[in-house]
Amino acid sequence: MTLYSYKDKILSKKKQAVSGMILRDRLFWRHPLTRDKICIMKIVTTHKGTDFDALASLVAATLIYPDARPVIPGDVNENLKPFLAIHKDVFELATPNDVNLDQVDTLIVVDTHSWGRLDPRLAVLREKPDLEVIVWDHHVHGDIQVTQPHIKETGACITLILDEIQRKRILITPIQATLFLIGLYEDTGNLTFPSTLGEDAHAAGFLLDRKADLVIMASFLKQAYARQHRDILYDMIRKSETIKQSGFTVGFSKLDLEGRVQNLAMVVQMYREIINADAAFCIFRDLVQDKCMVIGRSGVDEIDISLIMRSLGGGGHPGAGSALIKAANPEVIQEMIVELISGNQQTSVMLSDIMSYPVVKVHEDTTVQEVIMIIRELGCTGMPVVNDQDDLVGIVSRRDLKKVRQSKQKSAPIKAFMTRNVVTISHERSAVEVARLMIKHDIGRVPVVKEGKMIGIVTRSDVMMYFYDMLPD
Ligand SMILES: [Mn+2]
Repeated sequence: MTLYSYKDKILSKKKQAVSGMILRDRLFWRHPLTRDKICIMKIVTTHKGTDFDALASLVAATLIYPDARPVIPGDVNENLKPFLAIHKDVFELATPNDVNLDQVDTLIVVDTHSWGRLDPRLAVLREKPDLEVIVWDHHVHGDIQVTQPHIKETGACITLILDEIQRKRILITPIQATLFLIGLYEDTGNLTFPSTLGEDAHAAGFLLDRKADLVIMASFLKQAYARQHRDILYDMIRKSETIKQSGFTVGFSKLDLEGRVQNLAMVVQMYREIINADAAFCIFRDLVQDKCMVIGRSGVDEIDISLIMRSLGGGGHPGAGSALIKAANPEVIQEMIVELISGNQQTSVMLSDIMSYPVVKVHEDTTVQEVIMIIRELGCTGMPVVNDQDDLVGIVSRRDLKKVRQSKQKSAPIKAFMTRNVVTISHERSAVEVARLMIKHDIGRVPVVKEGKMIGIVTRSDVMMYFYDMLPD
């Protein structure tokens, strides 16, 4: 038995006496001499404004590098504070002041690899010529010179490290698993953000197997709303203006805001819900740094936030996004957004783009037998029925034809079996609206009408092709 592991055992025994629960959770292996500044050689750290993914990655990295000391930046995310208040001791986190940086020969950085995002007290390491730098990051860009990069664009950084932990068959405790899952869920929006990969979901499965506690997770993920957010939200609503643009209500709010505020996007989402607008944009101006942060949220697919934000130099998803604009006037930004929304209208997908035409239809006097044959031949699941004037009088589906039992019914006209109250949609409506109709009425095809005449038909598969972005060019 080496001296270290013996001391470690004594240490554990002491802890066991203090708290049986913590020991059952088997704390991190800890170098007994790391308390002494002189012996520290490896440190692991993460970005300022530390969020759950960053903390999870920091803690997880100490499992891969047991001799590295976790150093947490002085500035952590607001919603991490209640968690740290309870778990700080369990994770044995050090601050940059606890470490003699002259002694550090290996720097492990997780969830970032930019010097500007590290605690400024660690900047002295930048000058060390033979510093070994190991990086675990899911952001592609960074300016830290890396000797050992582990960089891949996963939904959360913790996913990358968990992959290594699983590969090395390192055991993790339920407390660790819970922290890792909070980080994973926060960075992937509960696995819903488009950046989420299969690997992220696999990692979530692994953590649940390792007894990650979902109740604890939910209680910490909810606490993002702080007093500061309430004040900003109040200000936003007070300064809100709503305009009508292309048939949609769009809310705008322009605020002066200095410094960085966490989770502003959440406040913008609440703002949109409260003012009950189809879309909402908040423009936060930082007068000191002369820049504007624009955050947008949309609840209608005609207003595509990612398109608008990309035009402003930012990015996002159809429902949510942001852009950072230097030296701009909020009034001008608002005008640009209004213009982009009216432009969006013309480029958004119309029903006529996704519908099928010409429409295969049958006359109301066609016999049931013939209709069955046509449907079988075309491999479709139903079709519209018209009269002599080519007016839509009904629709027939395989479901209707199942009602035909006796063979003599097969010579009857189809109008006896068709569904008469046909749900139709105007050609000016959107794909989302036709999808809503299909769900509401449980129907698989909706004729598209223009000036009373049927010009096409939209089927479930047309809608699916649209939503999965598989429309042919
Ligand atoms: Mn992250």
